[in-house]
Amino acid sequence: MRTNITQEEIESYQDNGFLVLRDFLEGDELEKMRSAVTKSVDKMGKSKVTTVDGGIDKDNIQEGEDFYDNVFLQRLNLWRINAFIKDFFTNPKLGKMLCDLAGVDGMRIWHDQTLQKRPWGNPTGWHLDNPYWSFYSFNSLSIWIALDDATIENGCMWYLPRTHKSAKHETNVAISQNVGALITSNPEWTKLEAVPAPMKAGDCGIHNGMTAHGANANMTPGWRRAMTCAFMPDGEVFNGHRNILPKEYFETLKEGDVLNNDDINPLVYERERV
Ligand SMILES: O=C(O)CCC(=O)C(=O)O
Ligand SMILES: [Fe+2]
Repeated sequence: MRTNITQEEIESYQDNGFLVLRDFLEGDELEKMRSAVTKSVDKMGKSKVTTVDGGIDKDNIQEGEDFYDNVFLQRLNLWRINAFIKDFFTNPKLGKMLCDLAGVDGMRIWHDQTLQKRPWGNPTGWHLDNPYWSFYSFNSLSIWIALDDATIENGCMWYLPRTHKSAKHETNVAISQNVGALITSNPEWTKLEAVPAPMKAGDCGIHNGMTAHGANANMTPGWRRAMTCAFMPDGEVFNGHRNILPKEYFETLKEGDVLNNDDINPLVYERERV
């Protein structure tokens, strides 16, 4: 993976709240990532998420029938059942790049997820990510790797530049049929111009967990597949929401506890303290 970024790219990420990196995957990484994702999705069947011990959560399934199911096929925490994906997202080179972008001293995996828009799949309504998670931060981020060319036609990502600077955790919305609900609840963003981010397979986008983003419907007969991973700065604290935390772990937590369990949220990179 190509993790050498320039000071200009760091500044652009911090100013806009997102950054696109061309040719992020190198050599045979695209083929390997596609194959790792396909194998993991096949293994999981209809189950949406893996368990801490590397099994499959049979109580959390996606049937593919309602509106949300047709926004994307969604499978989470593949790193627990696939060594290539685990090695990829826990690579310290990646961790360091993400720390440099976010301006923090350490990063942990929050969760990975493959998001695959089916042929003719529904749009992804505008939303923020971090308010869904079990910690509130202005420095979390996600990497979104295109496994197929992502185009205007098949539902590439769109970002609303600089919204991470004024976004509030309280005014987020669920991803629903109402594509613009986030803008209705943040009327100060009404006049902003969204930026589409078409990508070649192997390119990636990185966005702050407080940057507004969404995607159009897939108007093509082909799939638009992505592999993504969300990262939590080291030292963040529990906000009371379970989100994807395993039930047993969730029940041990109280608000304000540091989320530093290495089995659940592996530490990817930590700057040396001097
Ligand atoms: O793939 C999509 O359509 C949406 C992706 C997204 O919301 C994310 O990666 O946070
Ligand atoms: Fe998102």
